[in-house]
Amino acid sequence: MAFVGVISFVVVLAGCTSQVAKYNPKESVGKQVDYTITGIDAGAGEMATTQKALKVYGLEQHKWQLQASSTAAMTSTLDKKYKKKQPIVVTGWQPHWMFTKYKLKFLKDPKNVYGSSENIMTIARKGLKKDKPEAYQMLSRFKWTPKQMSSVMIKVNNGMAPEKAAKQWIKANKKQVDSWTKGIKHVKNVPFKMTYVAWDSEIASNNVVAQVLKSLGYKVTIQAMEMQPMWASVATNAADAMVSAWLPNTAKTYYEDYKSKIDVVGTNLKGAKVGLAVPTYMTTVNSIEDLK
Ligand code: PBE
Repeated sequence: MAFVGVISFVVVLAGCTSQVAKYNPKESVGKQVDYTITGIDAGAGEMATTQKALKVYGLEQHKWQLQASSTAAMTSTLDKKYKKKQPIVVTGWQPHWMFTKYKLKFLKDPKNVYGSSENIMTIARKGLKKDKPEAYQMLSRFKWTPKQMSSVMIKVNNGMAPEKAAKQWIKANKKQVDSWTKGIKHVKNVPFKMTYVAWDSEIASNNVVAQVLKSLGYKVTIQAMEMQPMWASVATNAADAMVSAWLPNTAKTYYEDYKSKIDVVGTNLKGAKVGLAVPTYMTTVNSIEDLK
């Protein structure tokens, strides 16, 4: 008897938590997700943009909040919810394997808080062009597509070491990679330091660029840190370059702060995107306005 009592108690508790229920198109989405957007590292540009979106769309007054964690924690929560068709709202971006592995949609952003499209820019420290012209030249030629970046990310997500995934991609895209290094003089063990944030997209790009610079004779280190120190490291000459500047919107505040102290080398990827995303089974949620 006592045993049965415990079981029914547990069942009643589970029934009280909206989190365990499948997405219900007839119930308010806010209620179903405890008015919480599942975010990533607090320093990410997208987190600041999302705070702004909560204000602009009047969601703050409606109890909505943004939960900071990490890319890994966000994608693991998304995975669990997705498998059970439960509701979730995440800070998404593309290129990212989450859009390959799951059926997700960006929420429409009629007030254009996230901007329509982003480019990823390569930024060097001032003086790099003069000090390490070979590396600078290669960096100025480094360009790839969202699809190519995704293909490296997917391998890493499937468990391959980032360095190995980068090497495989380089091998499979020899012609393109050759065009980045063609005619550039090789150096001998010249140190080269890049800084990045360990977002999945940037793990992919930094490992590819590191391998290519190594092939030119550089002794490359890639160091992961938060977003503010990444920008500061290049602005203060502590790092040589970074390939992780999402602009014009996501990294705008850092760009504005540091633009006089950095060298904008060029665009390495066009057509990236940032915004709130939900699984497509959340049929009644299509715009940020629908979260109210
Ligand atoms: N991201 C990925 C970054 C830029 C790259 C969208 C998570 C951000 O600053 O939000």
